[in-house]
Amino acid sequence: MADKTSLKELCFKIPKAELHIHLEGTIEPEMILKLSKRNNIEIKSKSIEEIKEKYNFKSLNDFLEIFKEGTSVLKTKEDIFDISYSYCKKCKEQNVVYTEITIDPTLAIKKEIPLKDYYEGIIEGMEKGKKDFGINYKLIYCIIRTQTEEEAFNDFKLSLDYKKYFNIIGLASAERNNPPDKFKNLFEYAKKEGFNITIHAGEDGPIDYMKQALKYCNRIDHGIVSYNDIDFLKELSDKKIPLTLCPVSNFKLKAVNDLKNYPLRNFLKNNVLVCINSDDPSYFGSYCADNFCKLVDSIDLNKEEIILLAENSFKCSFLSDKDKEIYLNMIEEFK
Ligand code: ES4
Ligand code: ZN
Repeated sequence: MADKTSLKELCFKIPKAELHIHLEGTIEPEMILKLSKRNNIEIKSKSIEEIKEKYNFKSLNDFLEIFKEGTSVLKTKEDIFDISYSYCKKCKEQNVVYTEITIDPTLAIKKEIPLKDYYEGIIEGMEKGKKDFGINYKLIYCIIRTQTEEEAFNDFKLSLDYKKYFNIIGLASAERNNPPDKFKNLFEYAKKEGFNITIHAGEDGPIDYMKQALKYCNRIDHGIVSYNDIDFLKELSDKKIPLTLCPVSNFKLKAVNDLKNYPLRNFLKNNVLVCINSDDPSYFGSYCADNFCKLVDSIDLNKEEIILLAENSFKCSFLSDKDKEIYLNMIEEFK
């Protein structure tokens, strides 16, 4: 039997896709300080230690409040370039070879970062990441669910000038009391326009929000609350709806009480296509491979499961079948 050290090496070495990652959730404390100085934006925390002291979250909503200090220092195209390129460096370290990265143009609008700068900063950062580190990517335009549908629709329309940059729509932010149905018209429009749709549901909200999500989307982000609903898991499996799980995020935001109880195998046993992701890695202290490693420690994730989850990460993606095959072939040598 392989020991934990060699299993963790495999977690790092095996090529993976990361499909649930918020760009603004990758900004490291060092970068927050650097940009705060560069842009002359004062923040309450004066050191890396002070920033990190706040990273003790009570809930998703508590996290979203603290997250604001980090985003408050973003101002220019160069900032957006820097965080995008830095994330690519992390991908290289973690052997994430393909990523579907969730971006927040609503935040850019709110902060008066011109959308052109926001999109071009991301694209230039990711293209340099592709050139230097071989990281491929797609962007997910994120609808912010605390907005009204009308506000969200207006913001979305502004991004249609940049639609060549994204073909996936997401839904995130404070889940409770902001169910998917609130954005029915927007999702129906996006679907008609041919966008893929992925929805955060069942992280902090009830399983009913996942049921609503299924009316619109072809993937669900989180979905952790459904772990013991056998009938619903069968529906997810039959409809081939993937879940992008984020174990460390779920632990840090108290969606699960202990990683030792992480219900990964409930999903696997019921044939639900799941993959492992980091969500907001700089805030939760774990990038993609780190999440795999934490499962080795907590639930004794084994070699076969690591390989299966790496394969699933590509199967859960919005890549073409042909591209999925190319990545899946890269995993063969690890079997
Ligand atoms: C989120 Cl809008 C947003 N950004 C980062 N992390 C999140 N988790 C849920 N919504
Ligand atoms: Zn998320």
